[in-house]
Amino acid sequence: MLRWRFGTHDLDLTDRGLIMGIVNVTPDSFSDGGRFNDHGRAVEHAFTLVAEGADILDIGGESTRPGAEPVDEAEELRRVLPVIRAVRSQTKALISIDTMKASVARAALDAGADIINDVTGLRGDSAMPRLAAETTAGLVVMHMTGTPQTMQANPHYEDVVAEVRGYFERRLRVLEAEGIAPERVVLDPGFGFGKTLEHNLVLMRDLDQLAGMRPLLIGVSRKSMIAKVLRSDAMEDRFWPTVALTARARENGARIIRVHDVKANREALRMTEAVLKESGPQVAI
Ligand code: HH2
Repeated sequence: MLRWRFGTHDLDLTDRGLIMGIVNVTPDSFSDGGRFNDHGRAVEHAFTLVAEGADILDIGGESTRPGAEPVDEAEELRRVLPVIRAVRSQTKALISIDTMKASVARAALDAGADIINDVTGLRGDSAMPRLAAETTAGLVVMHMTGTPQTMQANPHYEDVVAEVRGYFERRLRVLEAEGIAPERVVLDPGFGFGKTLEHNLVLMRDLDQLAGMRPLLIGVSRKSMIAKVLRSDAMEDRFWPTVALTARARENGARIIRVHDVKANREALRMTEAVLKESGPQVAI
């Protein structure tokens, strides 16, 4: 059984995965181009994602794309808090706060967020593990080498899958020693965070080797790895390959899929799960 337990939630992800819809409240997000950077539009976008079937809304006020400028705490809070409050008061969807700062995570939890999604795996801010231990929030622990400013400089691994796996094992041990139950954690290999195209493709191919420890979350939606494979910079060309990767990732063990386009990816997830669940006699073609 693959369960994710946090707060008052006890989610059985064995047969049914979750869709995490992305709500960027940033002027420099690589794929939304800042279209949702005012609060009203971000809230409206969040409701659209819920209507399309998002289980979790991932609200973020600081872009983590390669080379993105860091945002200070006050500005990040100004961006995300009104959106979290509005979404919390009007939907039952789970809310995650996509942040590397403990102060932002704390304010977001106070405003009604359920989950902390920290791309540094709770290593970027020394106050983050303490905050996590003091609360019962769900936690997304991602793998990244370096920081968003430096991570793509010269990524190198002897064996990327083994190294990400080792990192997951170490993080679960360290966090447990800090008072954080592993059952609160989901793990994310961090596609595009300190990885070349080849590293990303190998991680996707061998995802099953990372599954099983804890539920796996993956975020490949509209990422540049797709543009590199298809040799196209057009954002609209990243839609269908994202859907294909959702099906592939679920088949290979992922349970939570972080996407911009909720409806199509949710359908791919449900369809893949229907096939995976069918263990009866083969139907003649
Ligand atoms: N990717 C991005 C941001 N946060 N969180 C997790 N857990 N996993 C990811 O792969 C991940 C993430 C970057 O994607 P996006 O939100 O589309 O870009 P940005 O916020 O930089 O505009």
